[in-house]
Amino acid sequence: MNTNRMMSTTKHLPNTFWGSAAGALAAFALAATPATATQVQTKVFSTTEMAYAADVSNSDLLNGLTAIFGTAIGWMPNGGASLAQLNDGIHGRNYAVAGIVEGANGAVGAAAEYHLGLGASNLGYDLTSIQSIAAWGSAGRGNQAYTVEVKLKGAASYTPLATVDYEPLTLGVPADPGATKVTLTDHSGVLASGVEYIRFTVNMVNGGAYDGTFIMREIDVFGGPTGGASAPYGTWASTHGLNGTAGDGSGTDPAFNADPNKDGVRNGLVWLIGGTTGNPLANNSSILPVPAADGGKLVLSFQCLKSSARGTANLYVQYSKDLGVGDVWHGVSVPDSDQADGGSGVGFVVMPITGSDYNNVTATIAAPVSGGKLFGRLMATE
Ligand SMILES: [Ca+2]
Ligand SMILES: [Ca+2]
Ligand SMILES: [Ca+2]
Repeated sequence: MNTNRMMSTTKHLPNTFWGSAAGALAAFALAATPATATQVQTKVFSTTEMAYAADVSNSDLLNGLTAIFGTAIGWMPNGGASLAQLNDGIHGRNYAVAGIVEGANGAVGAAAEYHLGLGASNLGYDLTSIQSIAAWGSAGRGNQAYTVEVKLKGAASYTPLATVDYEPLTLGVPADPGATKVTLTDHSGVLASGVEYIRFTVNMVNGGAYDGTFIMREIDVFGGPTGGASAPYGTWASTHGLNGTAGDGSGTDPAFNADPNKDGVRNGLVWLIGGTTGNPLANNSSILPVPAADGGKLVLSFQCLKSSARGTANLYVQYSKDLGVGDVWHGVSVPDSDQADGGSGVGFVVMPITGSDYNNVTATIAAPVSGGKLFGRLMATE
C-alpha cells in the first residue's frame, strides 16, 4: 500500500512559485456512514414486455435472500405472483405463455425487508447500484413506483435512500404492454456504505387504476462488503468506462494511478477532484488547481471528494522548498471543514457543494520562513 507515484502537471508561476499535482499511496480507514448522494436514476422503458429479461442478475446481493418474516406484508398471491420472485434471479415469462404470474405483485404499501448481513469486514455493505425491472402485458403494470430505505450497521432505524416513480407506459392499447427498468447509482460510486438491512415499499402507479399496482420481475442490489474489494474508487472507475484490467496499459486501464487517455491526469485524481462531472476519459487538464501566489503564500483551489466517500483513498496537499530534494514533502490531508494552519503549513477553507459528495477547497500554503521557492502539489493515495 505504499508506493509513491508522481501525477500530472507542473505549473510555473511568476515569483518562483510552483504548483504541481502528484499521487502516492497510503491507508485510510473506511467508516460506516450514510451516503450523501449525487444520486442518479437511469430510466428506460419499452413497449415490449420481455425487453429487459436478459438484464436480470442472479448473482447480486439480494438474490435468493428471504424477506424477514413478519415484515413482508401486502404481497398479493394472484395468479401465482409471489414475493419470492422479486429476487429469485429470474425475469419470468409472458403471462400468455406461462399461464401464471411470474413476478411479485405488491399492493400499495406492501413492504419487504432483507438482511444483507455485515460482510467480510463486519462493516456492512457498500451498495453501488440497484436495478428494478417491472413488466407486464397490460393495464400499465409495467410501470413502477417504490421507496427504498437502508439501515446501517448499528443504526436503530431506516434511512431513506431513494424514491422511484416511473410511469412512461400509458393505459390502453397499444402502448399499455411493456417494461420499465430503473437503475440507481451515485456519481461517487457508492449509493450507501455500511448497509446491513434494506427495505422496499410499493407505491401507487397509474393514479390507482387497476389496483394501482405493477408486476416487479426482479430487484437487483449490487455492491460488496464495506472495506472490501469493491472500494468506492473501483466502482466509480467501472461505471465511468474504465473497464480494462488494472495495469493493462489500455485506453480503459482502471488502475488508480493509470492515465489511459494520456491527458496528464491520473484516474484516481480525476475521481478525487473531478467533481460530479468528472470523466476519466475526457481531457481533465482543467480540473487541476491553478496555483496562485498570495503575499508569499501559495494558494490552491480545487474540488475534493469528502473523506466519507473516499474509501481507502485520500488526498493530501503537500509542499516543499525544493521539490523534496533537501526539504522533504510535508503533507496535510484535505479535511471536510475549515482547518487552520496551526503549524501544519497548510490552512484550508472548505465549502460543501450542495447535493454532492464534493467540497470546494481553498488550500493556503504558508510562505517559507527563509524565503526562496515554494512548491505545492496534490497527492492522491489509495
Ligand atoms: Ca424474479
Ligand atoms: Ca437478482
Ligand atoms: Ca487521464
